[in-house]
Amino acid sequence: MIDDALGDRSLVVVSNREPYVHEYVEGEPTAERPAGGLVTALDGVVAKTGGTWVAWGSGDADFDPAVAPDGEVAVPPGDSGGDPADDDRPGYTLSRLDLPRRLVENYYYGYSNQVLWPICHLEADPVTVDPAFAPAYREANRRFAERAVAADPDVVWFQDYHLALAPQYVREQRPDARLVQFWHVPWPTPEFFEICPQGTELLRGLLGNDAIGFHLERYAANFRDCVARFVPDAAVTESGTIRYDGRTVETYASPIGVDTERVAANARSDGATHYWDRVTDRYDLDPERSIVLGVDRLDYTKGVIERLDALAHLLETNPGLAGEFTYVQKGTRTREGIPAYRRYYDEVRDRIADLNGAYGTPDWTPVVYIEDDVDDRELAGLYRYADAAVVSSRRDGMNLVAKEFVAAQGQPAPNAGLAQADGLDRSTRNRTPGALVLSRFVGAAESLCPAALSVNPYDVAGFAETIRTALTMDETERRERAASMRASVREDDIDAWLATQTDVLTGESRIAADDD
Ligand code: GDG
Repeated sequence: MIDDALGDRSLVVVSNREPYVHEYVEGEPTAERPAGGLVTALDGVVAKTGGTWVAWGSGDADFDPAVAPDGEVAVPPGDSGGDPADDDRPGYTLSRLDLPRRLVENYYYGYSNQVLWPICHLEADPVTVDPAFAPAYREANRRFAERAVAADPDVVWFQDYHLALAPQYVREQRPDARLVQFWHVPWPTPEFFEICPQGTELLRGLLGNDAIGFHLERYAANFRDCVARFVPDAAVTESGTIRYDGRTVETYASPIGVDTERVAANARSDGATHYWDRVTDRYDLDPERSIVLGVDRLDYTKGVIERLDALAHLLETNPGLAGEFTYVQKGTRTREGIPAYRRYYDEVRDRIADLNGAYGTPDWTPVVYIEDDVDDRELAGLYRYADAAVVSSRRDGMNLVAKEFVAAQGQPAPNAGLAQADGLDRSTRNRTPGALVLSRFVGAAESLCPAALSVNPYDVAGFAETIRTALTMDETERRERAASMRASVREDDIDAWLATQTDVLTGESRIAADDD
């Protein structure tokens, strides 16, 4: 338990996104929990420690000064994640930063998402280096750091790529504090990282930490290679630690996972079944047809266009599959302040319209596109009732959708009352768990393949053939592959990840420095 391990040391979590959506009720700010597995898990951790969470006040939403006040909000224990019966948790303080619009545009939509995000995902084309971006990134990181220092922390836990400079800024003021960062996206090779004009500055910023975590050892190794190449006064030791500025910095690999019980419970919930019923009615889905599912933030790294191309190729080369399945794409709009993302939405819509126009028939629409907001239970309904899922990221740090699909599958048949109410025989659906088609370029492939069917999303013919394999796989093979994937998702679940983070945050895992 992190609270026991920390003792009386105070924990401060710093992330770009806040864990709560806030509303004003009679002039008073109230906390309301948004959907999302990771924030829920972190929220539970901070609630146990009674610490502070520093975050930008308006998250990923379009900036709205009216709902983005600056300052502290007390998050009472009752609003926090974890077991509601656990009533001795102290709750925590949410310290919200109201960043000016100009800063948000240049730091968040600019440097974070048009420089760092594409570079970490090995995408050179979308990299846009506007001269205003880097100064804004420095300023925003300073503001996050100042807030963290103001909370008088013993331990600071930074999340992700928006905050590469903040650790150094905190270190300058609190040389005694333990600083740890988890990097949720891949880390590129030195050859690719070199594109970044501020590369060395970013590395020095991150080396302000005592430990830096990645999903995979491969990403950690790339990070160390970048340090060795671009920070001349740092030394990477044979044991994988880094000597820098008179300190030892650890790098570690820790694959993030999902709360398998929570996802499975959501999948079994009435909310999941009712939502699936609504989707079935609204899109006139035939229960005899297989359902293939995609769930993505609409981000070019997720490979949605490549997937639609593969589906078109599949239908072109396998006319016998026409009418045999429906592909359901759930798309969530994201980063709408960036023109490349707006163009991506249009491209996805156009491709879907083209595909349906080319291959659809009066009684069959090959692709159903859902852009509505759905909560976690509704999403679990899509996972549960799909016969196969496709995750085809061009690059992805881990990819939680793949793991959530595995955790939601193989539920008992839904209750017979519902099936009888509208004449659909759902009892025949999902008695066997579904197949997963998974890009080899996502972190999750390391543990889920070969039980998941591995694809190269750039290889349109191979990708199409793999979707065909998933659609035609016999029951025994589906069961065997699903059992293997489920075991792996359970082993690397969110609790395992949090246990590793707890060890690192408290210094338990510290690697003996070999000071060579
Ligand atoms: C970054 C890294 C890494 C999606 N649509 C809806 C919805 N979601 C939820 C999913 C899942 C999450 O969003 C997406 O997580 P991913 O891991 O797939 O991708 P990123 O957002 O890019 O996350 C990634 C992750 O950080 C954690 O370290 O795995 O590689 O890029 O949880 O369920 N949730 C709801 N409605 C939706 O329509 N409720």
